[in-house]
Amino acid sequence: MWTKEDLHNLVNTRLRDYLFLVVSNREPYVHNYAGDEIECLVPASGLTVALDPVMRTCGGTWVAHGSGDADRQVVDSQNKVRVPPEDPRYCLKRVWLTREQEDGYYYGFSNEALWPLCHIAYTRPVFNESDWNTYREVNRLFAQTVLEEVGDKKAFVFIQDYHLALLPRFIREGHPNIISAQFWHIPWPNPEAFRICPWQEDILHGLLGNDLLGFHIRYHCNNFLDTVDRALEARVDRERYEVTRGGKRTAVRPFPISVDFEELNARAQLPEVDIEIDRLKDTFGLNGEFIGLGLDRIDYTKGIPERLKALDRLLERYPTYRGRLVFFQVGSPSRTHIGVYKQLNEEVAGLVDDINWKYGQGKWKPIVYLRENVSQLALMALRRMANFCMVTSLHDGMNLVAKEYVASRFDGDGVLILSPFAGAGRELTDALLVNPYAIDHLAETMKKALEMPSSERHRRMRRMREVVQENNIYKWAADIISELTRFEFGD
Ligand code: GDG
Repeated sequence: MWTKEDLHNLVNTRLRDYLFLVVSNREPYVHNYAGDEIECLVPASGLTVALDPVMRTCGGTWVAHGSGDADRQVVDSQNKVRVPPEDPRYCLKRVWLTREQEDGYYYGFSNEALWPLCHIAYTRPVFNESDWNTYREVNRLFAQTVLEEVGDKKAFVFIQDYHLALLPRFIREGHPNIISAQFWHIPWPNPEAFRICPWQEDILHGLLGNDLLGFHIRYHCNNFLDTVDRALEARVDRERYEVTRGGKRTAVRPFPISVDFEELNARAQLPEVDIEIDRLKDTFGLNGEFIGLGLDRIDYTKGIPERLKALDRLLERYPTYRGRLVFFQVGSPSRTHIGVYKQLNEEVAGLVDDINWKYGQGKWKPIVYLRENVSQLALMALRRMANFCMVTSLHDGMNLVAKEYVASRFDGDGVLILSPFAGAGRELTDALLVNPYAIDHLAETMKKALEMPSSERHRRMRRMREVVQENNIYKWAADIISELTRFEFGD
């Protein structure tokens, strides 16, 4: 079992002579003004949640876009600030973008083109040439920042996600000896889906500037190799999972991301969580009802309307649950400048309204919708309270919410309803796996979760906890670092 200490030792022995840099779009800590004060927030993002414990252990520098309105106030002359604020362990170096750059690179090409291209959720990608040009410009800007930071030292650079597909090539052009790995946090679709991107060759060429490229599951690795095979002149070795192009090799590997199991398990048992549970019960007038939980960024890939429609179907078919079940939907707003996200927000709010109106009796309403970035403490309390948690992604790289629920259930109770279209569905086979497009089936699965005997709930949860405990975030990081350092040692 990998622990924090093991990872620390691995980093100290293997990366000793190297700078270690993480590069991502989203920063792990955002400084915002709250009146005259400056507050530091942790954004709702799977990527930063997963990497922060790794960086706390490894030290090093994290390069990211400074997006908070008070971010410039707290950095030094090199745009750096030590984080986490309460116990500084590593350095956050901020990259500044203009509004236009953020619009074209982040909202435009990353989230209106690449995100829908890689998620098969039937939202059509928008390919806009000026967004693409801005995406290239911003990837260059990140590359300059990395190259300045590295200078002539030896460095491992660990790049995150689809916002920075061109970065590894730019880095390699500027400093051929940097060893780089990239982790693609979202699915990689099949070549038929990917080929509609007018710049597919540039993106693949960019990504093949890495020594190592990681996906959550083998299926995404296979899709990537197939895409390269169809689109580029390159040698694809399917036995060794490698691509060679221009004499340079890129290894392609699955690394299923995870959570800090021990930390969540310990935090779940803190007395303040019990106090928070009481506070929530009080605030929402709960009185022994069954509790269901959904917790997502509001994104069309997460299957939020499908889940609410299934709840509607459940209450319609089984009136016995009226008055006896409260479903908490936590939805942190995300990418709200984009049209399809605006529509989704309206659709979700509309469904909540309709369902609450249809079934509400006296003080009881079936859905509590918290459309906000909820505190870690409240999230933990909700996970502890929930008889079942629903992860109904239409398509998802991994989905950390599923693993967080499992890691928080130290009591061994609770049922996870999970989509097979999330990467987590491959590992957590003791969840109730259900196709979220099949609303009736989803409703029946909710009933099954509510009526599952305690012995079965505990048996399933125990097995899922073993899986998450063993395949924790430190193993994910250690596997990538071990693989990455092979490029130096040549094993
Ligand atoms: C991408 C991939 C992959 C949610 N609401 C609040 C809040 N959250 C936290 C959750 C969880 C994280 O945000 C969401 O992580 P997911 O993994 O579910 O999804 P994405 O953000 O889409 O992440 C995904 C991930 O990258 C990692 O590789 O698993 O497939 O899409 O940690 O708990 N946190 C707070 N308040 C909220 O209201 N504090």
